[in-house]
Amino acid sequence: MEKKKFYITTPIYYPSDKLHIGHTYCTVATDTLARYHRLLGEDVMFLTGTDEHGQKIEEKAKEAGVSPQEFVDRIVDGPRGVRDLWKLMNISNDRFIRTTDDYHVKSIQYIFRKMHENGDIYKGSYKGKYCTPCESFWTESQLKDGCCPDCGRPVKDAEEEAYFFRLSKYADKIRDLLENTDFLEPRSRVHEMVRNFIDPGLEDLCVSRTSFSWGVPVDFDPGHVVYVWVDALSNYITALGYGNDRYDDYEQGWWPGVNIVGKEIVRFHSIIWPAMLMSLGEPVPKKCFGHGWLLLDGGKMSKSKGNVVDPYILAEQFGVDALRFFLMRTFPFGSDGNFSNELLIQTINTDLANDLGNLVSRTTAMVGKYFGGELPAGCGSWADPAPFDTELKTLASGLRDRYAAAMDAFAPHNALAEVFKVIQRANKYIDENAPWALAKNMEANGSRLAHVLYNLLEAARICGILLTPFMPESMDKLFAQVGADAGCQTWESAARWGGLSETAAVAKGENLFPRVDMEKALEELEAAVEAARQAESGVELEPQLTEQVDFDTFCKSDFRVVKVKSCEAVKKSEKLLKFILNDGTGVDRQILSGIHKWYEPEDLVGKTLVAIVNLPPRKMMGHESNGMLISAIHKEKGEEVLHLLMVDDAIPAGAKLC
Ligand code: ME8
Repeated sequence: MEKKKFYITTPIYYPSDKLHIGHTYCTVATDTLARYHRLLGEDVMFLTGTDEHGQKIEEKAKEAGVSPQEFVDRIVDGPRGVRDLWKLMNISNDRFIRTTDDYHVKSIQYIFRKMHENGDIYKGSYKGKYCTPCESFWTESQLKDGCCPDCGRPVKDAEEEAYFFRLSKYADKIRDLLENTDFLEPRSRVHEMVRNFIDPGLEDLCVSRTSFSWGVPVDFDPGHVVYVWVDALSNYITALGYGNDRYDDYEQGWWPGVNIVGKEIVRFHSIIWPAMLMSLGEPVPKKCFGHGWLLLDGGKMSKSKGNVVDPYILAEQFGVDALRFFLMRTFPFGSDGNFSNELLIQTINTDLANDLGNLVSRTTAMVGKYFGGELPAGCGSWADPAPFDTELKTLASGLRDRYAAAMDAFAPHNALAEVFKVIQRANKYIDENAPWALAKNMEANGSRLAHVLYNLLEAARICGILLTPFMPESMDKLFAQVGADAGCQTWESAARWGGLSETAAVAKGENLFPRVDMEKALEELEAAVEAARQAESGVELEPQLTEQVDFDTFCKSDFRVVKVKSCEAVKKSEKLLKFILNDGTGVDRQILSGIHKWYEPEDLVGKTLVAIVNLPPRKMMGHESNGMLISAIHKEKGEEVLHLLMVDDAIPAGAKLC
């Protein structure tokens, strides 16, 4: 029998900057759903990619002094770029589309032409409010406090000859789709779309631009490029071969699919995208799910706000699976959530180290200690089950269906909550049975002990199967430890208590999820973030000297706090500044310093600095210098940068540094 086809997509990302934890959240969620459907035995196609055209990219490339293509290539394919990130995060996409791929460009021209030929695209002139960062035109009524309703930045008046898509023609059909089907979820998003966009009346949409050139050219009207959203949204079908001969999956019945998107782009996906498909005579997506945002300090992450969280750093410090798990466990998928490092560490410690990790390590250790790593045949059954045996078995055997109901409702956080109820029940079962007490009299209680341990292994195996979409690598390790072979890692066996061989080889392996020391981890994170910031800004630091200086020699240097009484440039010198300083002795001290490149003399008067005062006097350009001002120096993008050491003005002149 042919397997059921399941096609799922993430949004395609703007490679205008490196991706952050918010993007990772969306892709991990989609990957988890894709893996879940593979576990169900379906034939899955999972698409992700990058959305590379538009004015913003054109401008960024110009700033960086490279061509737009070079600019996007670097972020997509370069080190620590988009592809590297998905590889690191164990994202199992089957296809990766770039909107600059030739086959996609060809399809976009075909799609635009087709909608033009059927009369749904016509030429007009556009007057409106344009938000450059979002590449969106808005009507006056859609603006929020006169600014872009999406990003809150100022908009500008814009007018250009342009093509329009007859979005208004599809208003009734879109309303019907939104209100009378379960196409868009969560349901709250339906009300939002209808109230904000359909009720006020859908206007035709401007779908070409002449003000920039980094886009797909309209082939029958050079000078126009296709509006970036028409280009981007179509990726979901061009990646299947619609309008091109690169793939033939569209004809093979992979469409319609499921589009997972962030809440701010639900408008594009639930109104414009279905209308485009209706115009093309193609089926609308099976589902559009609008997830919430990960917030930092209550606001959306963005590079321009400087509050982005780097997924590389988190994955490297805590492990990919722990990060994947945290994202799915903590934030209800349809709502916003507040990200914090503390929350991440708490989740790892509570759920992974304490609950799941302990269940597996305690159980496998006891099988090793009391039975040499292999339980006796027959241990799976027990003639007179205790009430807690039945409770654990019932809870674990019914888990798969409760989990499936949550996953099918796009609520992975609820699916995980169900799994953890079983894990917590199993841990309680250990305490109820006190295996260490049973082990004291193996002759009398050995078979009961074996049965208890078998039940625990079974609970861990079932939970392991259902956690696989969330933490694929760690669950492979779990299966190896509890002795679950491929036959008892399947979806079918997740609902079958007793699937594990009674005499499986059990081995206590490495700790699946080590406990994290909160304080130490936070400090390490801070250092890693700072190192990454420096690497990105091109800061180079001098290597530290390893040659030691003895303490007495060091103590001979006399460092003092000094106040700048006057400062002037030395004539005929580009570098030198002449300082008259109060060093606390009552006699002015003159020091010359080659720092004019970084400081203007008038900016330094009154400042409190540090100088070494017992260097032998030196003549510079005819002036005597009695000491040296202390500065910090580093390189940035190959250029030397100097900062005079300035200290608290409350410190009196002459104070000695020690
Ligand atoms: O929107 N929390 O690309 P994009 C959760 N190219 N999700 C977040 C997030 C956060 N803090 N920040 C971003 C685009 N996202 C278009 C898509 S699809 C045809 C074209 C999500 O790189 C955001 O909600 O700006 C969106 O779904 C995705 O990352 C891509 O954002």
